[in-house]
Amino acid sequence: DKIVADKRKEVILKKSITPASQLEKSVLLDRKTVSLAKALINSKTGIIAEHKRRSPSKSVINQNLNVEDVAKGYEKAGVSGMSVLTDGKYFGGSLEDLLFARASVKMPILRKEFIIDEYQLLEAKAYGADVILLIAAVLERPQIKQLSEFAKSLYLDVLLEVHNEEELEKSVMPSLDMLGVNNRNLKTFEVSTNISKSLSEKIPDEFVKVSESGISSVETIKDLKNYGYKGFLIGENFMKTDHPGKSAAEFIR
Ligand code: IGP
Repeated sequence: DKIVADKRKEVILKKSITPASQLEKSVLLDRKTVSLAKALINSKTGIIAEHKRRSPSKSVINQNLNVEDVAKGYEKAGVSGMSVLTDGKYFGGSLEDLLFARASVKMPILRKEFIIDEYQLLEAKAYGADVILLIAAVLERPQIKQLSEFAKSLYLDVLLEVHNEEELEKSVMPSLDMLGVNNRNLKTFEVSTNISKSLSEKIPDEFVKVSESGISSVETIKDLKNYGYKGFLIGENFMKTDHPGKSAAEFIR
């Protein structure tokens, strides 16, 4: 809740400095995006590898790496896509990270952010993202509809994240591409892939299923595949090593 309150302030300030009309001039706005949903459907491994310097639950994960090297390492490993945290205050990320990742790789890139305003979707596209995340825990259904439809108008894929049945039921709509189950409870920081397993049968078949957070073994991925999951979002397990790309490659071998 604190994060979202801070984010609202941030967006108001940013709009006053760089109006949406300015973002619309970005040369990256006309770009053809690449679909993560399609990449996951066609992939054997389905790994979405994240760039994450720190987090509220773990504080520092890795501050010594260069986002371009991380992005190239992940792509070389053969992951299906990459996620880039752009929140500065809590995760140590930035839109520059997104831009440098975009300049380094061709694979689909997710802007990992607390999205509450259409302005952030324009930013996502203007800085090179192909995919955006919407978090059901901080949005009402009408906002989810408005934001996801605006994202689709920009040819961005939409990943909607839930943590329980209630959030899932309020969120299902045709403007979403992927449904992500966050194994981490954002209030208690507790992690369990059981939540992915129990929610899997409630996710309608037309959505690509993604399991997020706390995944640290190939066995877990194999297990989750049996529940219909096609995407696996992994951050810390790769980022805590000196060579995230090499760690990802070991998962894919
Ligand atoms: C990655 P992990 O446990 O592998 O580092 O988790 C990703 O799922 C996590 O960073 C995440 C997240 C979020 C971060 C999932 N949903 C929402 C910020 C906001």
